Amino acid sequence: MTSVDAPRRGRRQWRGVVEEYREWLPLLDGVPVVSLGEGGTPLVRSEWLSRVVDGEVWLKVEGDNPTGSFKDRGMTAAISAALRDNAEAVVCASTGNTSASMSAYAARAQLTPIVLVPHGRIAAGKMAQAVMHGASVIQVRGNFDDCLRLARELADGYPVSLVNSVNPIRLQGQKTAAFEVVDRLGGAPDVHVLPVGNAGNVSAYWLGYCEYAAAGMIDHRPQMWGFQAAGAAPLVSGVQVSHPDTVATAIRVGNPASWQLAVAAREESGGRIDAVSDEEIIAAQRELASRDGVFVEPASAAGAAGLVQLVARGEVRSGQQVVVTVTGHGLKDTDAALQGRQLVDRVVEPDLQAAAEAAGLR
Ligand code: AN7
Repeated sequence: MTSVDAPRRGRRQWRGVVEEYREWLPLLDGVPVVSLGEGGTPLVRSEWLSRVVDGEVWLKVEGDNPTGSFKDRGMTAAISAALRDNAEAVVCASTGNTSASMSAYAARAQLTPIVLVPHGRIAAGKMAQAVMHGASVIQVRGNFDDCLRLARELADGYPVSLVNSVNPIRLQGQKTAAFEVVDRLGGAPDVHVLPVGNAGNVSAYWLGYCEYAAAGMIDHRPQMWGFQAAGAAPLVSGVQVSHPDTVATAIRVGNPASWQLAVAAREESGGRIDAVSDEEIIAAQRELASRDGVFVEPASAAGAAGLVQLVARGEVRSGQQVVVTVTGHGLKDTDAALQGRQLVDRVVEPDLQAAAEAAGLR
């Protein structure tokens, strides 16, 4: 027995989402798990948003996952299944986080990772992850939607398994985030807010809440409120966007893979899918970091930005319990964080007086 297995003072290590929620994952019955200890992420109360909303707002901080985004929940499931099915290589199209996650789990399982990403359009941190985990990184002169089409075609014509969220096992893993919210809060929130790109995550949360409701674990299901970037908002307009554009590269998607599921989640929950501008996204990203101490990547701030927008329009009832999923870590994309900021705008001699003056201390 290793020391990790030995419980100390009655506490055990979190075992990852598949082991923690095995009875809810029949598709993985008896399958050995490839895990990095994903899930079990904190719910952090946002004092900022609680004041804005005049209610109780919690952040589900998914940047705390092993590769820094919520994608790890689905990837432990997908890579475990791929290994069971004797795959040798796995492929995904990605705006960055899926490729980082898949590469890490594939490395652990000794499967060959192949990733297709839009040329020059993914954040450097995510690219570094894929490279370090040994992926074949193929940059495609096109957008995410082109990458996904190619990934599907590769999986059809060659011996590689597709692990994008069109693979239903991914959503099975991701639905565990809804379970965790309920298990921590002791019930379902009134509203669940999150960013939407390919729309897998909003669909997975809804699946999780529905399963808990069907089993009598919760007495109501939350409204699902999704937010897309204004330049990439096909679910808001109802039509595909051929040239999606936004600073939030992670959700730069014109034809979401889980379109129908997301629409169903919106309709069945009595929720909404709206758009937020890049300016609103960047402002929310800064507020989350400077007021709540939670540094997220731009796409991850879309939910918070949407909540602020709806409050400003008088469309949020006070006194509600709201959970906002912040999907990925800010360190993924430091270029975006530093854009337009003078990083070192005060350079001084190594002198106490000068340092104090520059710091505005008197
Ligand atoms: C930080 O990595 O699609 O609506 O290829 O990285 O489930 O797509 C990433 C999506 C939100 C949107 N926040 O989630 C990919 C990819 C972050 C993300 C989304 C993504 P979905």
